[in-house]
Amino acid sequence: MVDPEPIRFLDAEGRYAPSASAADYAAELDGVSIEDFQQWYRDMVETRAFDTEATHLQRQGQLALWVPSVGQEGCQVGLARATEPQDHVFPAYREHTVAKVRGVDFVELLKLFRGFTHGGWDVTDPANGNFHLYTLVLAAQTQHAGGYALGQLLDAKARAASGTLDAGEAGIATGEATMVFYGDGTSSQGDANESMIFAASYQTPAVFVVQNNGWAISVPVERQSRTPLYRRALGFGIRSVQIDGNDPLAAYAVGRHFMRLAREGAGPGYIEALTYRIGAHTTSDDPTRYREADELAAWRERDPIARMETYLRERGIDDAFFAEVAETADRAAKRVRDEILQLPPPDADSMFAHVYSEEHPRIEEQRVWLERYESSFEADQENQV
Ligand SMILES: Cc1ncc(C[n+]2csc(CCOP(=O)(O)OP(=O)(O)O)c2C)c(N)n1
Ligand SMILES: [Mg+2]
Repeated sequence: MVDPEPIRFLDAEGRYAPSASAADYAAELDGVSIEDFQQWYRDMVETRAFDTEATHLQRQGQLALWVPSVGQEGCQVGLARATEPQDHVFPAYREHTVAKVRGVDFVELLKLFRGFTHGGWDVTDPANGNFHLYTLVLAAQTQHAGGYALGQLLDAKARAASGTLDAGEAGIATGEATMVFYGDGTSSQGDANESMIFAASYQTPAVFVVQNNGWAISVPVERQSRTPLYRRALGFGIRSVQIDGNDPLAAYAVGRHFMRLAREGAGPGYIEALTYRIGAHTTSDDPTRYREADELAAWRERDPIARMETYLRERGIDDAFFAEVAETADRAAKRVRDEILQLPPPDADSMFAHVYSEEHPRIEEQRVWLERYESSFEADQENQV
């Protein structure tokens, strides 16, 4: 089997030069205005400024951990912009641009990494754009998304009042779909593979997005799979393509096409976005221990933000716009920094709530231990007086 060229509209520098494989998707870009493209650029620059600020906050001891997404903003903005308000999105933990586009405030992301919340934002609040919680247990979100997409199908079926659902039944328009994000390493998890079987069998409106950034911490993708990842989905009977993941136009066009097919009842899809994590896996990682400098340099040349800038300049956008976006992004990042540092910490007791639905002796033991530990400081102070 010969793999088609990854779908792209922009060349490595950002000039409009679609690959032959992009032909079927070009029409999806017809409705995108120059103002829309400018907004996508703004989304990426604001996310990167925030992301950089969050890394600094972690280094200053203000966050327990941070997960940088630098380099992956291109596929994220295109795919997020391809969703409709009624769609649901299930992220892993590096989808900061997607969070922004769906409406989640960056302060909400930081609360999680500052240890101020067990989970995060209120998913039932429409302002958060049906963007579900970050999931650090690899591939768990593929099961959550798989179940959600089945629910979307069952609801549509119930609305059509046509009885129970049979495996393999296709053609039920749901009007809404589910997009789930995960990584190349996560694609090896049993959960991710079981989710594909389920989606294919029931023809659910699920679109799987694999951001192949080349690495699962220190394990290269070549060790995870003997074939390109997109081909695995074909084996499950799911339509699947590989895109240039640093080209926002390709991500949007293919994402929009696949999501529309899913909403119309034509079943699931799979998109492998070829991208690169420019920074560390997390702030606990040192990628210079396992990656070559040449590889990093080559990917820096294909930075999605730089490519989008070239594209916009070719369309006549000038310096004033780029300067204004940079300034706005810096201001926005500072606002997020100020807000998170001003938030009062939650009551320590709250960490024991909601661990189990009912009282639990182990949790109670730990709660009492913490109470005694905290009060030991008061006793110390009294002894010193
Ligand atoms: C079930 C499970 N196993 C192992 C881990 C530890 N772990 C965290 S991230 C990671 C690598 C994931 O790589 P990939 O799916 O490529 O995503 P990326 O971090 O590159 O975006 C591993 C092994 C985990 N969080 N959950
Ligand atoms: Mg990876």
